Order: sequence, then structure tokens, then C-alpha cells
Amino acid sequence: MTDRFARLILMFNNSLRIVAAAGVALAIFATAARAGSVVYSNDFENAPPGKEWSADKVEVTPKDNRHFLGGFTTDKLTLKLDKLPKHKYVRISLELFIIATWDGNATVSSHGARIGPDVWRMGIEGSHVLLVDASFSNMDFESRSVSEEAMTQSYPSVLSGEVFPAKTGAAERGTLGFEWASSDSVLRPVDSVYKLSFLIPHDAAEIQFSFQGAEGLQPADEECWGLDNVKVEALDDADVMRLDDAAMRKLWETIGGHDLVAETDAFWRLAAGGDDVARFLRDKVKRAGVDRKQFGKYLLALDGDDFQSREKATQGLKEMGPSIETLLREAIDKADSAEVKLRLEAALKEMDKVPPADPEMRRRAIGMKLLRAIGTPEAANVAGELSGK
Ligand SMILES: [Ca+2]
Ligand SMILES: [Ca+2]
Repeated sequence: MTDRFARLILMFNNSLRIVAAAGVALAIFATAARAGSVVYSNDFENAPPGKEWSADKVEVTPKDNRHFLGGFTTDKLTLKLDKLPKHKYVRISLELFIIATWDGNATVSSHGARIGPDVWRMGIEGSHVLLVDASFSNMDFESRSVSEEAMTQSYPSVLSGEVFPAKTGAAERGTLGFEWASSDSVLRPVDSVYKLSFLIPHDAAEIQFSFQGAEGLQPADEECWGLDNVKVEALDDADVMRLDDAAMRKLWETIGGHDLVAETDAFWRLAAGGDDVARFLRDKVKRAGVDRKQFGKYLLALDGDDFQSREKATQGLKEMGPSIETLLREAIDKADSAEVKLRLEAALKEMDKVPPADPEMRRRAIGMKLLRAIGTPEAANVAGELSGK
């Protein structure tokens, strides 16, 4: 947190027992009547985490004694499940506890100390697409020691670097009993709970999820996270509603709408739709007007003898903007030289840092990310076509 002298005070209050709001869970994925098979579930109240988890640390919330797996900071936690029954999809649902003074999009404090961005990631081993890669902030109040940036986060957007108010998309705010006294000595609740659920095309007998806090998390300030109510289901075609054209259209309209949580849900529902969705996106995502000749020139210059020209070409690529993203990724895969690869990656990173402000370009960026998340050869074809190939 920005104020070095601020203390996190953990309040333990048994007398306030708040009944967990039932039915808050979002109806995220439409499933047919037949229930899928739950292959793992744990609320950590009675059953300790088993060897499927890489860590077995369980803590209790100050309010309501809720047991959860955690708290972790920058440690990488994994959940490995094997001998799954025959399936076509896996769905993982969980609650993410964001605890203490997470600083969201802030980078440095007024004293110049690194305090963020406070990022949390979730992914599947062997997959290049992260299910969550976002910053989180618990600073949903004004205080002299909290900067404006620290009051913003990128969650729930699927694009990193976006700016939304602290705790956007949280299912619970300040319900766990963690409190923080800022320099004005006012105690404020600093916790939030996010309900996450992802449907993933998957058919192997084994799956491993990874969860990790990153970047600016400050363990000394108790900034940590935990998981609760983790459930994994192995599903078949019959459990998952196939997206017809009307359904795809409706979901695509949600992208770029006013409801950010709905947007992210729509993204992952579409991502599970595979080639049908890839083909659907071919006519929906705006085609980029990419100057391929110029791109090719810069690419060549990156490998040149002259340092200045290499610098200029890198800058030129950055200035071509997000429409060259697919070409950049392709070039990174093909690059033989380590320096060229590094320079291309730097250009790509620059684009990720500042998502497009223009609504149509933002929608395009999400569409392109969607194609990467689908990850099939057909999706790669469509991504190539949309990149002026
Ligand atoms: Ca629990
Ligand atoms: Ca921090």
C-alpha cells in the first residue's frame, strides 16, 4: 500500500454472521438438463486439500470463519486431476478471495516504491491462453494515501491494461472481515470475492490448473489471495449447449457492451465454441488495414547490422498498432535470432499495455484474442485472414 505506516488490521468478529447470499452465482454457462459429472469439489470446511493441490495451507476468514485455501502471494499453486472419465469439456468453478490492500493498476507509490500492478493469473498447464490475467484492487474508497491508479483494476476485462473501478465484477465486497487502517486511521474493509467459471474444450485424462499472484504483490503488507468452493466437472457434448448462429450473435453483441462481467462470460462461452465460432468471427471482426510491405521492411531491418536501424524498426513496429498483432506473433514463432525475437516481443508487449480506446478496435482486439483462445488451425486461418494476409 502507498502508506508505509498504514497497518492492516485483521478483525475477528464472530458475532456478525452474515448469511452468504445464495443465488448470487451468475448463470454463466447454459447447460442441458443432464448434469455433468463432478470430478472434484472442495469447500475446505471439513475436508483438507489433498495431494491434488501443490500446497495444503488453509486459513479462516476473520468474519464468519470461512475456510479457504490460502493465503498465497506470489507462490504458484497447482491443482492436478487425473483419471478423468471420458469427456469433451471441463468446467472449473471457484471463488477467488482477494485479500488486503491490493493496488490494482498502480505501479509505484508516492515514495517511488514498487507497489503494483497487483496481478493474478490462472491457466491450464500446456495451454498458452490464460483464463485470468488481470489486476485487482480493493481500494474502492478515497483516502489520502491511496492514489487514483490504485483505485482501478483491469478485471473483469480479458484485455490487460484496461481501467475499471476497484472491485468491479466482485460477487462480494468487504464480507470476509479483513480491514485496513489508512493514514486517516479509518478502518475500511479490504477484501473481495470473485466467482469464476470457465468451460474448456478438453479430452485428455489429466488436467492441471495453475494459479498465481504476480508483479506488485507485497507480502509484507499481507496482500494475498485464496481459493474457495472449487469445483471441476467433466462434461460431454450432451451437457453443453451447442451455440447456434443466433446464440453466437447474441454473445458477440455482449462484447463491447455495458456489462463487463457479461462480456467476459460471453468471451469464454464463445471460446468454448471452437471452429463454429472461428468461422462466425470471420465476418464479424473488422479486417485490419495492415501495410504488409512496411511490416516486412521493418522485420528485415530488425536483423540488420546497424543498431540505429534496428532501434528505428522496433519503434516503427510499435507504432503500427494492434492490427499487426497476429503478424507479430507469427514472426516471433519464426524468428531465428534471439535479438529479433526480443525486439518483436517488446513490440507485442507495448500493444498489450495499452488496449485500444476506440470501441471498434477494442472489439477487434477481443475478437483476435478469442481466435487465439480457440486455438484450432481454423481459428489461426481466420486470424491470418483478418490480419490482411
Ligand atoms: Ca470454504
Ligand atoms: Ca501491491
